[in-house]
Amino acid sequence: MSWKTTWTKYAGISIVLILLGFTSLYLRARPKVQTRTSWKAPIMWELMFDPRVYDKKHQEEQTTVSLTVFAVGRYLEAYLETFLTSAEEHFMPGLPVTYYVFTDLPEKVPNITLGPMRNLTVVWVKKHSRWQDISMMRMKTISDIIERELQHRFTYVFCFDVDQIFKARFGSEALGESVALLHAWFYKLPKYRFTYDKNPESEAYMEQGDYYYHAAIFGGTCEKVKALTFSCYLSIMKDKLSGVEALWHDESHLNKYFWIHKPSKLLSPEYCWDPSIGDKSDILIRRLIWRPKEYDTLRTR
Ligand code: 5GW
Ligand code: MN
Repeated sequence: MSWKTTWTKYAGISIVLILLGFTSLYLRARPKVQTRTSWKAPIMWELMFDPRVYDKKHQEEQTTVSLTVFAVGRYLEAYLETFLTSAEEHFMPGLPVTYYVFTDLPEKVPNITLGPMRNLTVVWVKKHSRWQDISMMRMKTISDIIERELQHRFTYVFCFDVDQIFKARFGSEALGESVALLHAWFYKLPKYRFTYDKNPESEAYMEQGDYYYHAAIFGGTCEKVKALTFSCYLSIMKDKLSGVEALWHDESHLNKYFWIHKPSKLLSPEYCWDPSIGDKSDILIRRLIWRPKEYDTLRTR
C-alpha cells in the first residue's frame, strides 16, 4: 500500500469519526431559529437530533426518569387522566419512568394502565387556599421529595404542569443536567417585552435576562433540580416575609434562577406549544400542547 492510499484511508476514517461525534446534534438543521445559546447550551428543535442515538445512549447508561405533576382540587378531574395516558404514549418511550402525582384527593386519581418499566406513586398534599400558593408551593414539595426519595432512585426528574397533553415524542433527547423551556408566547419577542418581575423588593427582581422561560416544564438531574426548587422556595418565602409577591409567582423566581444558573439545555416551544398562537411557522412538531383554561369552572374562588 502506497503512502497515499494509507493517508486517504486515515483521512477517511477521521472524517467519519468526526461526523459521528457531531451527529448527536445537527445545529444547522434549523437555519431560521437559534439552536444554541451564547453559553453553548443546545436549544432542541425538531430535525436537530436522531432520537435513536439518544435512546441507545440512555438505555446503555440505564437512565431512570421521574416525573412530578400536581393535580390539586378541580384540576384533577379536569386534566390528570389525559395528561397521564398521553404521557404513557409519548414521554420517554423505552425508558423506565415513575410518575409522582401530588394531590389533595388521592382516592380520585384515575386508574391508568401503565406500560412495562413504568410506575405511578400518589402523594397527598394539602390544598392551599390561594391558587398562587398552590402553584408556588410546588417548589417546596418537589424539593422535599427529591431529598427524601428521588435522588436515591432516579437519574433525572422532570416537573410538569398538568393542564397539557402529549401529542408526539417527548423523549430522552430532552434530558440534561439542567433543562429549561422557552415560553411559546415569548420566544420570538424582543427582550424588553419579557415579563420578568420588575419590583426591586422581590427576590425575583431582574432587569435583564437571556430568555423568558416557561415554568410549565423544567427538569434535570436530581441534584440540579433540588438546588433549583429549594432556591426558588427560599426566595418565595423571603418575599412573603417582605410582604411582596412576584409578578408571575413561581415562574418569576424560576426565570431569576436560570438567569444566575444557566441551564445546560433549552427546549424549543415545540415541547410545549399553545395551539391558539397564530404564527406556527417554526413549529414542525407539537410534542405537547396546552389545554384550554376553563377559567369559569376551575378558577372560581
Ligand atoms: C387553580 C386556579 C388558578 C391557578 C392554578 C390553579 C391550580 C393549579 C389548581 O387549582 N390545582 C392545581 O393542581 N394546579 C397546579 O398548578 C396544576 O398542576 C397546574 O398545571 C399548575 C399551574 O397552574 P396553571 O396551569 O393554572 O398555571 P398557568 O401558568 O398554566 O396559567
Ligand atoms: Mn399550566
